[in-house]
Amino acid sequence: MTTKTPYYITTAISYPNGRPHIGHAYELIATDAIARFQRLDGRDVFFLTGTDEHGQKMQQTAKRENMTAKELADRNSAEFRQMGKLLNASNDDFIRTTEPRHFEAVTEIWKRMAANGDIYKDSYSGWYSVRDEAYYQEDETELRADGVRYGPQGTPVEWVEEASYFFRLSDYQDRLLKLYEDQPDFIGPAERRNEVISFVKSGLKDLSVSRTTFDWGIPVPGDPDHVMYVWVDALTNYITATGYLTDEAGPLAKFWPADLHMIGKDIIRFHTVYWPAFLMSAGLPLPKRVFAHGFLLNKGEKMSKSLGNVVDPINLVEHFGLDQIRYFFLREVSFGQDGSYSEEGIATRINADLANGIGNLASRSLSMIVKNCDGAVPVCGALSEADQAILSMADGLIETVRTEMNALAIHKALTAIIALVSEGDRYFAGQEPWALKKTDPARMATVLYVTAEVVRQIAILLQPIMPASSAKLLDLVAVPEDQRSFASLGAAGRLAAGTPLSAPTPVFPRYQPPAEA
Ligand code: ME8
Repeated sequence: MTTKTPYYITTAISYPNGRPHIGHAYELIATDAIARFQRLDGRDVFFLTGTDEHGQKMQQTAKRENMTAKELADRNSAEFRQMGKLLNASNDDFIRTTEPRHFEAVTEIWKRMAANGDIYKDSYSGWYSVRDEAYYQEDETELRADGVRYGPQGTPVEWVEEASYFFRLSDYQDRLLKLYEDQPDFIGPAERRNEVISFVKSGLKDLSVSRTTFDWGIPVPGDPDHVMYVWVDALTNYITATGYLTDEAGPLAKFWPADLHMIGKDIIRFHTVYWPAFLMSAGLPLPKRVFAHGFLLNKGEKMSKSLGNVVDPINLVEHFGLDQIRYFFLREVSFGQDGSYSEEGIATRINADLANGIGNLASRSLSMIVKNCDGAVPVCGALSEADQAILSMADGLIETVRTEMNALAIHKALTAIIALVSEGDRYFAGQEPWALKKTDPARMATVLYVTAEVVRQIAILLQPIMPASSAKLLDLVAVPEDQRSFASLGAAGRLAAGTPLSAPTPVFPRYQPPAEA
């Protein structure tokens, strides 16, 4: 039995109606960085991702492609799983909403909401966006000059009239507002929280939670002419994977409620209005936090298939390298805001922060050690003020990084780590160990020891962001596998003099644009 505190983190589950794009990759990378951070910080982490396979959008796309919805889901879900491997995502499970375990959980949550008196049968007429799988009020839509009516996210809406079950969302308005008040962290960032509060204050209508005009979904218990609204089905994935609904004493049940649902800003309403209301109705504990990251824009433009700028994450990774891409997105974009990217921007970051920054500091200091200190970690002599200053900056950095990561300011955590790289560079240049080689070899050894120790700590802290490259850096300073968690930061894990080191190989090569053909 572990005594570690559980930490449950999820991404949104993606629609496998197409192949994964860079927005999906971004969400997975960011969530993976948080999951890895919490593991290294001593939490018992369960990290979930997956695919959202039912609904009208899937059925329509499959029809266009002359296949069944299940075939489409099978084909593309495999692509999402593959993308996770390519991105080195450390998810503990990958859920598909077409799995039997999920049918069971969704049926159970529906029954609990019904038993609580929150579900009634009526008929729905109103606007529906298949692309968003969302119902909109008339005043949220606009009829544009092209004769098409659009919803608030800019997707076309169509008029729907059908028999439907409803969820008494209107009864939850006050309880939801109280939730946002009592748990100020429930929704982040602040702009999104304000947006949701004003939406809920403006009045909630009951929500149509079943469809009868197509059949690709989970049947309503006792009324199989109806399939559940895809969002009732999809949101429940988070609890399905823990087994909590069907076996509260099961091995993963301790992970519910989730600590963090990471999502994009377009689906905040589903996660912070509908989801907590469903859970309250079913008598289930609520997630602690929902955080909406921004959208990625290609050179400032919204990605769209028609603009032809839907960047394939696989190409990007093949071109620049995985950890380089992970680093770029997490450092460049203020987490929670939209972010723009371009190939030039990626190249600049790689060269400035990785090749010239951390890569250079490691290779200069370690190759000097290998050449001048008998190929082993040197002995550290008495510490000067400068040595103490840089070591104490390194030893204390986890405090800042932890604060920023817990606040989901991932970019600020990285800025703080890179500041240590720059300070390490200044220290190394200022101490001139190459000049000490002749005049004071013991002092040279101390400077090299201190620099290697700074490299060790930078590498430990960078693991959540660049797992493979950080592991290479830690191999270069010969840190054993079991001394790479945050518990080994600071004085607790100092490099041991005499540990053999091999000549450093470059971890972050400079990016050279391919020559024009
Ligand atoms: O919304 N930049 O699935 P999805 C950043 N199945 N993030 C983006 C993005 C972009 N350009 N485009 C999409 C769904 N995303 C539902 C979720 S959860 C119970 C069900 C994000 O495939 C988007 O915000 O459309 C969402 O968080 C995730 O990718 C999956 O989007």
